[in-house]
Amino acid sequence: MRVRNNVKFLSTAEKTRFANAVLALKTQPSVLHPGDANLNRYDDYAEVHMNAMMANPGWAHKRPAFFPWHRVMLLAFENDLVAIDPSVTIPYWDWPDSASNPFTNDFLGGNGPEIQKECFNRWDMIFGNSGQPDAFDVTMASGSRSRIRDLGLFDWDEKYKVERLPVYEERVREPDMKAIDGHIYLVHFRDRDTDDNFYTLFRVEKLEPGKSVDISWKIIPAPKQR
Ligand SMILES: [Cu+2]
Repeated sequence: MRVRNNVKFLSTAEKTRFANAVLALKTQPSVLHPGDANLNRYDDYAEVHMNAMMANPGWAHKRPAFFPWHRVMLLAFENDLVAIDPSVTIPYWDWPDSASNPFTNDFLGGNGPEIQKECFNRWDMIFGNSGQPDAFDVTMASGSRSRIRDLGLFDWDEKYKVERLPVYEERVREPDMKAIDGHIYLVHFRDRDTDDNFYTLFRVEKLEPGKSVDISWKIIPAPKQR
């Protein structure tokens, strides 16, 4: 029988075994994207979770499916860890108890400013993860209210019009945007959780369809109301 322990009662050896099993999962090939060397089995879980969360409506969160859906998700994840190390289970985090904290330096890592810098770049964008090939997505997490617009085919030194692009008030998944060589795009980045709110411009410098995209980009002042 598997026992899931409170994270505050894990021994150093148990923490190490859990971390090693997760790291081992990150070396296993992706099942969702067989043959893709850039993705691993751990990424599969991140992708499944993100898709469930970002679906419109996001039925896996704030809805009746929340508990059963996450139980199944965690069991599948745990089964993969157990296959690597049968002594490992997913510990639980007794959230109201400050002594029960998985985000410590001797376990999953702290949450200080240095870590936040590494995990969140203030501006993120996904490429190649949507229904249509070679598309950008600017909706990242539940706090995202970002918008994106294709301004057309321009060089940086040409004249193009940058107008205001109001962000969403509510949680809406911004439709994906096709990447086209030489086009300049306007992004109004807004994250309600971090309170970031700014405009960026980026240009598709080189698109290799189905493979990769090179962009150049800059943060710009918010366009004036006209
Ligand atoms: Cu979730």
